[in-house]
Amino acid sequence: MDGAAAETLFERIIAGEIPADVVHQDEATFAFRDINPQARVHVLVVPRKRYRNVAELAAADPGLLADLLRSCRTVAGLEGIEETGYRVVFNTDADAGQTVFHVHAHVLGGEQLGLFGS
Ligand code: IU
Repeated sequence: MDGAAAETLFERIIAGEIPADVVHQDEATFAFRDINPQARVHVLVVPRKRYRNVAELAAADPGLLADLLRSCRTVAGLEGIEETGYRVVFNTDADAGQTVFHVHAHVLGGEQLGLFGS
């Protein structure tokens, strides 16, 4: 965990200090709707424990990364998009446009998604 970095907004959401539309939570992970949805379904899935990005999470705690991906699937099931398909995105640092430095998976679906890239 990047203990030296300042708390991010997501810790405050997980703690219930900032309201969010919570879709799913379990011991290790927390999922809530993105405030600025880029698809009909757009849910952010985060580990309760903070790592800066998915690379740091994978290196430090691969089991927790697996928990996170399982939660993405759970969210897809809850949102009714497991059969139609969905995309899981981890923006990682500057060029990808990562703005919140608490690793989060974007789960996107509910419609035909466009190609991604620049
Ligand atoms: P990114 O991968 O770091 O770019 O994604 C951060 C996301 O967090 C982005 O899609 C925002 O819309 C979203 N978000 C949010 O859901 N609630 C907030 O209060 C804030 C950002 I600030």
